[in-house]
Amino acid sequence: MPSSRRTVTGAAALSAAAALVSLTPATASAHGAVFNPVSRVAACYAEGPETPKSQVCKDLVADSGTQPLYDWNEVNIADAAGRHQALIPDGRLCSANREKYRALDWARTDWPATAVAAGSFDFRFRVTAPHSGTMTVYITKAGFDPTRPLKWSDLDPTPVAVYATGRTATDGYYAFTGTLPARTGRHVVYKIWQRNDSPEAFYSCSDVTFGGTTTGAQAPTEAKIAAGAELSTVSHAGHGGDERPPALSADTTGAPSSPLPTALAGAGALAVFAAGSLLLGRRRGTSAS
Ligand SMILES: [Cu+2]
Repeated sequence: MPSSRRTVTGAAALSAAAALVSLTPATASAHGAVFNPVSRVAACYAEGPETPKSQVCKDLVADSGTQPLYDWNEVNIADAAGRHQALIPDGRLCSANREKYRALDWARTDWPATAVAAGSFDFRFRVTAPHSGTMTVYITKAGFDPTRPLKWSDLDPTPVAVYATGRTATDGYYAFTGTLPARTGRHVVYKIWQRNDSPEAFYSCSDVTFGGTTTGAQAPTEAKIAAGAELSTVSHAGHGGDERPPALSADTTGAPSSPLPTALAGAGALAVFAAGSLLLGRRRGTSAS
């Protein structure tokens, strides 16, 4: 009964994979993104990876495919350890020097932009995996030219917000207030989120316009986030992309460390094995028929 045996093996692998996937908590996806003012990658994801509406998001998908958008909550450097300027060259700030996200570096004036004004601003960061660390938000200096690639020296050294991130987040958001300086026209808000429980850091560019109107800039809805989660490569037990996962460092704050990382690493390996068995089963089935 070779064929029924194949079926049994396949079914066993499937259920094993399903069981392992269900071990992974829904919140084990990677990191998050700035939703107010909405970041470039989040704005294009909100338009829809398969049906981008703005020209710049259409061009992004044409250049880089849809995966960068499904992975809207990534844009990381696994071993940054605070060396942001050493690791990210001028002109690559928005992509964090990640080839996968290169389109985010385009110096264009048609990125969806959020209308802002000088003064108090309520930042919102949709966090899909809270991490202990510090979020530092910068804005470009007066006179910044948005048609030229963003350089480190374009950023005003005084942050517009600094926020200590916790290991939990209320309703999936970090919310904090900053102060925007007086500016005119288009500017870029640059966020660096450095974890302090691992060397990993996350980066983003959000386009804002002073004295303008919000142009097409919308954050993804929760329904949209849920709808695309399956196609994300950073959703489960890892940080995806072409970066190695961050070191799961020992907890230095004295709180009991979670056994979860080890369990997830094991589950990940087993899930890969199970998927491989499934594939093999399918191949055998195909060649036998
Ligand atoms: Cu993460």
